[in-house]
Amino acid sequence: QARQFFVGGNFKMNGSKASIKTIVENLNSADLPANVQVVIAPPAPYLEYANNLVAAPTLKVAAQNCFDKSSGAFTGEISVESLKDIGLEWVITGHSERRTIIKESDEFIASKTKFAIDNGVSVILCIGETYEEKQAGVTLDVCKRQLKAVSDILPDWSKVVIAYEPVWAIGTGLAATPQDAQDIHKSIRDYLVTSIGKDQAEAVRILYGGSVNGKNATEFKDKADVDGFLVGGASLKPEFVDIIKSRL
Ligand code: G2H
Repeated sequence: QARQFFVGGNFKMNGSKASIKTIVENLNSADLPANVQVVIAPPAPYLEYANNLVAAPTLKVAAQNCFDKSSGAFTGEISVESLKDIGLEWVITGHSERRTIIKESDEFIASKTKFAIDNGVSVILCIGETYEEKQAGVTLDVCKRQLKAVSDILPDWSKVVIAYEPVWAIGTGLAATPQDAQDIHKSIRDYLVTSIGKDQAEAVRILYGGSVNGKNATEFKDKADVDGFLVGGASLKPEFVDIIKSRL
């Protein structure tokens, strides 16, 4: 069956009210294709501001992180309830920067993924191997381990979008080749058949992330298991629109 093309924009810890206003207004006026789902993730302090600026019908706003409990003494954490309260429907979990820099474990990421889904917020779940893991030939093992932590506790993946982001390709300008992305995405989907079943595995979107830009995005066009992109640096620039339109 056809999986809807999905493009996420992860602003990471970048931007200001002024720059976010420019980006959202650019997207609002860009005549975005009706059949592409677009989700942008500004930093937490700007989430409501960005969401209030959104006018394009296919454009939604995501948080870059959340916690696995709804409220309480958890200083600095982001509540899924608060995200819903300001009108958000999406959150990113497991970004490699949170896995490697903030040292979030597979289990914690799985727990917050489940918590968001159970509370009605859709998740962009990021997975992917480091350069050392790639060199050691354990790419698929790492992806399976990160996915298994989630599938062990989450049976329903209908509100999950997976983003495969090899850490060596993130922000380096060195994107995976379209064929390499296709091969690993296919392997990930084959693995998911065994863990969440054939129907869910075929329905789940698997995005590629890591140095996607306005130029290389079109090269992934004919890759059957690349269902979209999670874009960092280029999502802050006008070329983000070219990525959104790369399947036209
Ligand atoms: C990967 C990606 C967005 P960039 O982290 O999540 O960032 O496109 O800058 O490599």
